[in-house]
Amino acid sequence: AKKQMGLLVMAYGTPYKEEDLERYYTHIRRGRKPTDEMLQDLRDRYDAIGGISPLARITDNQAEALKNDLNENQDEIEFQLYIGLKHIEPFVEDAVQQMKEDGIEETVSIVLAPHYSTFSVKSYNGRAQEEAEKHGITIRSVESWYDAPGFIDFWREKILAEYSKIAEEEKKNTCLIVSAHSLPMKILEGGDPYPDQLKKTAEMISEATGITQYEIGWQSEGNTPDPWIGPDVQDLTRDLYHDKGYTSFIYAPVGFVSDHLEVLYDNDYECKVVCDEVGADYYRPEMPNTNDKFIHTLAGVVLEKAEEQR
Ligand code: FEC
Repeated sequence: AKKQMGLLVMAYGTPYKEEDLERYYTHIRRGRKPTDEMLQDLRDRYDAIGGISPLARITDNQAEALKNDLNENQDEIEFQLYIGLKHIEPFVEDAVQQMKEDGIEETVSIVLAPHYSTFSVKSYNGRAQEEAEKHGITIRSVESWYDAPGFIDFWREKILAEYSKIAEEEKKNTCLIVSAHSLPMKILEGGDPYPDQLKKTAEMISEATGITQYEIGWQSEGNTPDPWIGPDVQDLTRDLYHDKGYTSFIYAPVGFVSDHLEVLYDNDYECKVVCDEVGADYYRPEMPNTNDKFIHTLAGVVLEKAEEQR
C-alpha cells in the first residue's frame, strides 16, 4: 500500500469578498486596525484590479495541480492536500488541525514563495510547526526553492518571450528589473538570506537568458514608518531612465508566483505609470500561476523533502 502523507501548501491569502477587507488588513497588521484612510486606499487598489484579487482561485488551483502532479508521477506516497493561509481562513493552523482529524502523521510543507526570509517563510513554517507539535504530527518544511532549475527555466522562457517583442536596435536600451517584495530593513541585522537569494535568482536568470543589463529592485513596501529595503522599483525605473538612458523595461517580479494585487497593481499599474511618465516601454512576463513546468518543479522539490531521512 502507498504511504499516506500530508501535503501542506501555504500561501498569503486574500480577501474573498469586499467585506473581508478590514479583517484581512487587520490580520496583516498583527491585530492593529487600519485607519479609514488606509482601508480606503487598499479598497481603491483592489477596485483598480477588478474588485477582488484572483489570488484565492490561483492558490487553490496551484495546490490542486501540485498534488495531482505528485500523485501521478510516483507510486510510493499518496499525498493528501491541505491549504493553509497566512492572513485569512483556512489559516495555517486550521489546515494542521484538519490533518489531525484525518489521521495524518507525516507531512511535507511548502510555501508558495521562492525566497526564504524570517518575515515570510520562517513565519509560515513556525506557525505550522507549532500547531503540529500540539498534535504529534511531523512536518518537514521546504525552506526555499528559488534556485530550482525549472523555476529559473520558467522565467527564462517567459522573459525571452517579452524580450523577443523588442526591436533589435532597442535591445541595447532595455533593462530587466528582477524584484521581490520589500521587507523592513531591520531583517538585515539578523543576517537574513532574503536579499542574497534574490541576487542569486537575478544572476541565474541573467545567465540563462543572456540578458546582462539587469537590476535588482524591491516592491510593494508596506505602509509603516520603518525604513524598507530599496531601491523601490518605481524610483529605480526613474533613475535608470535618467542615469543610463534605458527606454524599455522588463519587470520580473520573481518573489511572487501568481497574478495578484502586488503584481497587477504595483507592477502593471504603478510601474507602468512611471514608464509612461518618462516615455519608456513597459513589459511584464507571465507569472507562474499553474504553468505545468512550474508546478512540476515544485513537485520535484516536495518529493526531495518527502524522501529525506526515510
Ligand atoms: O490580495 C492579493 O492579491 C495580494 C496578496 C498579497 C501578497 C503579499 C505578499 C507578501 N507580503 C509580504 C510582506 C508584507 C509586509 C507588509 C505587507 C502588507 C500587505 C498589505 C496587503 C498585502 N500585503 Fe503583503 N502581500 C499581499 C497583500 N506585506 C493588502 C497591506 C496593505 C499594504 O501595505 O499594501 C506590511 C505589514 C505591516 O503593515 O506591518 C511586511 C511578503 C510577501 C511575499 C511572500 C509571500 O507571499 O508570503 C514578504 C501575495
